Amino acid sequence: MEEILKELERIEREALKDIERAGDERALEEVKVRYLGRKGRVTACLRQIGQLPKDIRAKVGKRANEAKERIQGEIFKKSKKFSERAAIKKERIDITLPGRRPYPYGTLHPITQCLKEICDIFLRMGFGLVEGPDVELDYYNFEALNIPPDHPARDMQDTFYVSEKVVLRTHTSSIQVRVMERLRPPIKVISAGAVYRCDADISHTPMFHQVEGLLVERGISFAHLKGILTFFMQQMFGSDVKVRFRPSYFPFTEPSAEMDIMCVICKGRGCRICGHTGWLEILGCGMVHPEVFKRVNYDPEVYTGLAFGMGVERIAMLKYGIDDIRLFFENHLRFLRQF
Ligand code: 2NL
Repeated sequence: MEEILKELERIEREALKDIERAGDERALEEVKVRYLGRKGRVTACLRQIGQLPKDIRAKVGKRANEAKERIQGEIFKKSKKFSERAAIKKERIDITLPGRRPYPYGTLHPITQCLKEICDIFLRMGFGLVEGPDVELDYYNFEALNIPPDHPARDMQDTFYVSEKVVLRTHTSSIQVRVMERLRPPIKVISAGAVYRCDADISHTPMFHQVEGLLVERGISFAHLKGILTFFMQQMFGSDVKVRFRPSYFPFTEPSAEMDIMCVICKGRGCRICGHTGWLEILGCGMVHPEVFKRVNYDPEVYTGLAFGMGVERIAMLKYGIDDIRLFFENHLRFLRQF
């Protein structure tokens, strides 16, 4: 009995030393086979136990199993160490690399830049800038602008209603009505801000921006309107820009017109952006309708006025050659940083 216990002792000691020495997963596997395999040294000992005298069988058996478990445990620990080391090696990071710096510059949103640029041109021409409430009375948004109750613009599908008599303004004209209600002519203002329409696709977002102009005084004519807007387009798109006016219709102006500029992308030759016409629709305008003057107690026999309105996003898209309005509101920094 002494003999076999000593042998087990020796096997265990040598096995632990071999495990210690194993340099990789393969060497460790060899150690496992040598001790615990079918022809391994521990297995051989376990096989002998059956032939031992009954009185020592239990004690030797217990010792042999202890040795087996100890060796198995050490092999398992070492194997885990190898796989952990392999994993670490695979995803090694260079801790000496400098960190990524946050982008250090804040800039104005391209729409804000464009809106300011538009306003600045009119401010230089002597217009005053006015603002007003985004949540507006139906009266200022529609009624006072000669838009009748059954007009399609009043449809729930186009207008966000807050209540029966309150809407989110669908244009900034409502601001100008408030100005006329408060002040007597001469009036020379632009209104700028966000407007809201229930619409969303490649060229419409539920919120967008407008700049509108209003000039009221004795003797204001359509010639003044054409002169002011032509000068504006030359400032905005370059002095070589060509413009044209086409008849149009708005309930709040008479006569009304649509202004086009020569396509800034193809210089009038025809391209995808201008639908191969060489021209781009850029704004709507006209002479203030007498009905609108009556609502604010201006005498249409004494005063005439010119008015116009433009979408800031549309101007920005044409100026920068952007074909999807939604890019302005997705807030991807890689897009916004280009302006
Ligand atoms: C467009 C057309 C327009 C006006 C806006 C206006 C304001 C008052 C009285 C009369 Cl208070 N007119 N504004 C006039 C004509 C056109 O906008 O297409 N805007 C994006």
